[in-house]
Amino acid sequence: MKELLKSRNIPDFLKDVNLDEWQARKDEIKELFLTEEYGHLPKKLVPSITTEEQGVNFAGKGRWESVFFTFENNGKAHTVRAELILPKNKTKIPVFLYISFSGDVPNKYLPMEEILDNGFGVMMFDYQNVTSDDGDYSNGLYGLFSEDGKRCEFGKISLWAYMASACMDYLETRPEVDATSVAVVGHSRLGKTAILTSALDSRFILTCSNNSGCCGASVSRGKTEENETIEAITRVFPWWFSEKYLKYVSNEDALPFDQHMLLALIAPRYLMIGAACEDVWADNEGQLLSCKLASPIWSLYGKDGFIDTGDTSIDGEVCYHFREGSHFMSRYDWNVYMKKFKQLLGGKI
Ligand code: GTR
Repeated sequence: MKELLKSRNIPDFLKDVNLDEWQARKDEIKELFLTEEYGHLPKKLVPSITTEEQGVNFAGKGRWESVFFTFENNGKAHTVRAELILPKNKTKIPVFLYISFSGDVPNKYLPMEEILDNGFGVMMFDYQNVTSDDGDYSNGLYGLFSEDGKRCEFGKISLWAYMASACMDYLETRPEVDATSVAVVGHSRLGKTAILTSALDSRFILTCSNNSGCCGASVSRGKTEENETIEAITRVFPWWFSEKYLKYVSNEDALPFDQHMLLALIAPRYLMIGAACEDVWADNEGQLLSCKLASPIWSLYGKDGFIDTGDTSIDGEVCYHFREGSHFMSRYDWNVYMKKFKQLLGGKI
């Protein structure tokens, strides 16, 4: 472990921690990530919800409903639309909560028919329907919290995570869904969001973070010139983070944590990190290293954590798969996530 930490000059933040200490420190670590990197999620609003039946689709295998979440605050209202697609005539359905780049049904990143064939349902929402992916702080859900369109303390990743938790609240009300078997899934910036969601909300049994890279699964220290850094990400996407994060630009050594500790907050639940070999920008080595560095926290719970079995290591609770090709959420990725989800559900599907 020492050697692994040394390879990226990461301080041994979790040195000799035991389970009691870890449980006592978890909230402090969460707080550090929220204060220093992403910003605190805003106060919880209870949305009013309506649904609209969209009929039977996907070769007659799935029932599709749209779910409208209307949030109100400060005299303003905003409605986020989500889609719920469940295998027809089934009960106790395990669900992927998919934080999506678009609200399209069907969706190019989502092999819906295969997912239904495997017995899973999907709930998804278009992240930009929550708030736009830019420096406008006046629109959508963000606009309900901001004063005169001014930036709040939280970045937009936190707000996308907030919506994912609101969807989980809703899934808990659906009798045909097994709300103890819900996975949160996202790709890239939404892979970062999936990790944050699950680190803060322990109701997700499985977290699938695809090609999340910088400020997601990969460690922030020791990047090469080919990898995305805090400097690069905050220059192009400053609205994703709290403004406080800027103090770590070209100053990673000052971080009071590294990203593997965000992964560790998910323990002892299941975590899958997907990487693509051409996605050098995401720092694949740094993502794998995070899995290895976080794994001892799973051991504290008597779990295996990460079991290294080569490019695709999906035997433990911390899984890493390294596929061919570029930055994308592919069918291959979905199939790996479904395989693990089925495995962890045992005979329940
Ligand atoms: C890249 C960005 C990454 C990743 C990705 C995406 O350009 O630098 O951090 O989030 O975009 O979300 O597509």
